[in-house]
Amino acid sequence: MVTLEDLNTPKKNTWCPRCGNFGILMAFKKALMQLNLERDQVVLVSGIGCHGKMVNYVNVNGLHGIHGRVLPLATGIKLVNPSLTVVGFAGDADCYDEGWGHFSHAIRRNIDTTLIVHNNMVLGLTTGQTTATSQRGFKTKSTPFGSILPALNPVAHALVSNGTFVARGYSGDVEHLTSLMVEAIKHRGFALLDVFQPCVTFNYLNTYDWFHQRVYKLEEEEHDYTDRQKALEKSFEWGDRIPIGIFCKKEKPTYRDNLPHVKGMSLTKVPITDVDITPLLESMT
Ligand SMILES: Cc1ncc(C[n+]2csc(CCOP(=O)(O)OP(=O)(O)O)c2C)c(N)n1
Ligand code: SF4
Ligand SMILES: [Mg+2]
Repeated sequence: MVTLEDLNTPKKNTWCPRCGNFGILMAFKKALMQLNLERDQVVLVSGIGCHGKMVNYVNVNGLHGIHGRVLPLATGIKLVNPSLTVVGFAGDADCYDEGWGHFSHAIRRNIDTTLIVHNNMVLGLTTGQTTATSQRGFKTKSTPFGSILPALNPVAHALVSNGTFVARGYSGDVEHLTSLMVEAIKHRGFALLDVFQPCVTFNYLNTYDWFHQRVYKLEEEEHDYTDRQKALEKSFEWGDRIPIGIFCKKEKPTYRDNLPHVKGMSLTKVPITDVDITPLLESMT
């Protein structure tokens, strides 16, 4: 069984002290231990940003991709290696700004992968600019007079895109976040886990105190996660009370289930050395 020591890496951690990313890192390692997954069964993909260093700090297979492209990379890896557990770590700018086009389609395809978004509502690595999830009025280097746009609601978008697992966590509650990660990874299909992650250096608004005063757990209010309509209603709750937990969970056929000729087959094991594509190319000329 994998231990915490097995999952540690010798890389020097360069996150700011108290960064919300530490909670996500710890929760993820605990989730891997609880799931009893072997290290070689797991592949992580990350984008560019402070969150992207996740692949450096967990001792499993990892691909540090490019900004905005976590989902295409995770999709490709899972399609050719269906036996692997594929987890993507994206930033809010990474996924909800530059990579936004991939988001709805990944949900629609229902490829059996997990996406964990470090939603700090700011561009961290580039030293503090407004993102799609920044609050209206948020003042940063890119919006010195305050953002004039309403914040995008990723949970609501995932729900209306027919997401089969839609959840939100908070990195200040590692135990709860661990349980959400376990459920997300176990889910057969695409799982979105949006995580409130305080950026203690550049987000002066959405701080640990701010979240502590507001977040509450859906399961404590007997939310029925099979009721998508109710989940959508809950996803718009924002203000004095903000819900975390599983909004919606439903089994549906995955992308591969719709491709019976490759179902269960690892495309990496299909011999291709004898394949002659000349006739195919000639048919196109
Ligand atoms: C294709 C591309 N576009 C833009 C950038 C510049 N860039 C680097 S990190 C970053 C955003 C980081 O913000 P976020 O995704 O929210 O991650 P965080 O640092 O907050 O974890 C950007 C725009 C880049 N490296 N590559
Ligand atoms: S800039 Fe923000 S997100 Fe990046 S490491 Fe520092 S606290 Fe964390
Ligand atoms: Mg960010």
